[in-house]
Amino acid sequence: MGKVAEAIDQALERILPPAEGKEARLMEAMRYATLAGGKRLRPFLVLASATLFEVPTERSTRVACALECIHTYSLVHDDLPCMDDDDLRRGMPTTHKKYDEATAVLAGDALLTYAFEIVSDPRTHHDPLVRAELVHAMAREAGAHGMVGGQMIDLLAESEELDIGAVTRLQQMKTGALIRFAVEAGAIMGRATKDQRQALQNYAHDLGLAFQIVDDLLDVEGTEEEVGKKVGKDGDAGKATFVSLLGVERARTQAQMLADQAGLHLEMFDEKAELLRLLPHFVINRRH
Ligand code: GRG
Repeated sequence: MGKVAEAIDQALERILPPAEGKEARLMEAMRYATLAGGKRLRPFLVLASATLFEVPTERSTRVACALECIHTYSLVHDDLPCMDDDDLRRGMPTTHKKYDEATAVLAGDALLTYAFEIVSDPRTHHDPLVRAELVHAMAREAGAHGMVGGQMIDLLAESEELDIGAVTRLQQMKTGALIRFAVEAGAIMGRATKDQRQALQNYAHDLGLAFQIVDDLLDVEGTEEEVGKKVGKDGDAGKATFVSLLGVERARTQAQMLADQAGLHLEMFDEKAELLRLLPHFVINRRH
């Protein structure tokens, strides 16, 4: 995982070069937010799913970078005073703290649109139909019925009581949607069969939930130093989470079960799926 993260860091550095001229500050803020570290989980998933279908790495790396741009935009906007109002992200001052609110809003906007510019570029795939399918899936998962919709429900959750079904749906949108796209991207580029796509969707479903349960556990059990952001926020806001609804022990057992189950969906793939099989265990044992 470390090697992939390094390769992605280098690719992001190339794809987001410093700019000159009046807009240089915007590019600087985009680079600050994106190059500040991060586990690069979603890019890893794009590369690992593309490997199943022997998609050339130059192509999958472009989609991986685009997706990391969208993920980074979501973090920049989520940290703004009008949302989570956070000062720390990935162990560093959040983008609006380092620059200012307007610059952070614009950097997020520009990262989101840049993702579509990257994916729709012929260097991502020679076939325009494949590029159109990638753009469509990315928009669907990032938008109102995916991540942004999940964020809306999450904001409303502070004043509503959600049960486990509602929390699961919310998290499948807010966090699960980009994870779903990451895994689907390889299948689209590799022109996977219907059965292969279904298997990968099932994998992404279980992995996404396991990831979110661990995120909730880290909010309760982790330290600010480990996690690189403020902890204990969900409890303070009185938000229903997997941990508040299930308790720490059941939440941990559930994450373990989902991680085991995620790997089982990949039976139809040979040893090329090894990275995907290993990932759920990395995800549930992470400390940040
Ligand atoms: C503001 C449009 C908009 C959406 C925000 C994803 C999201 C929706 C907000 C992020 C807040 C949050 C803590 C969500 C929980 C799970 C999550 C996405 C954590 C951050 O992802 P990691 O752990 O982060 O992969 P790194 O820093 O490693 O990239």
